[in-house]
Amino acid sequence: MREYKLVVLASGGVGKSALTVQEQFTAMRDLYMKNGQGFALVYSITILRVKDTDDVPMILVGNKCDLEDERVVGKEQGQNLARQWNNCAFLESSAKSKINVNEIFYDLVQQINRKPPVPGKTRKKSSCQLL
Ligand SMILES: Nc1nc2c(ncn2[C@@H]2O[C@H](COP(=O)(O)OP(=O)(O)O)[C@@H](O)[C@H]2O)c(=O)[nH]1
Ligand SMILES: [Mg+2]
Repeated sequence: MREYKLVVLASGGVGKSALTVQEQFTAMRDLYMKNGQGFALVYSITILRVKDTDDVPMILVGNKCDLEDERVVGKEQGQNLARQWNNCAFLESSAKSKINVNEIFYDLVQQINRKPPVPGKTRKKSSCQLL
């Protein structure tokens, strides 16, 4: 089975732990961001950063979508931002209500699979680094 290195980036309190510590992802929490192949950028109301290339598997995630009453960032704002980022994927999620949690990681894995393999690269353990 192919293994994937996924990185979840977000400010504290946005929901990195809640999104990733859902049984099947607990084993993915240990390695380094520099080894990441796919990046989930999760925001609540935060500033976002990208790598210095437009060819990185990436998904923009608006978490806590169960808190509709407390919404500050509109879904369209998230979609527009994703569009500006070279049309990167976008999802709103809720770790609490289990909405689109698996989909974040499935989408990233699909994006990685669509990329041609890099010659000479060996694959090691899968991982998910929380920053
Ligand atoms: N309502 C709601 N709360 C969430 C959600 N995701 C995380 N939280 C809560 O937000 C707080 C911070 O989550 P945590 O995963 O620790 O954030 P981290 O600092 O990014 O790892 C905790 O109290 C979580 O229970 C969500 O989707 N909906
Ligand atoms: Mg955490």
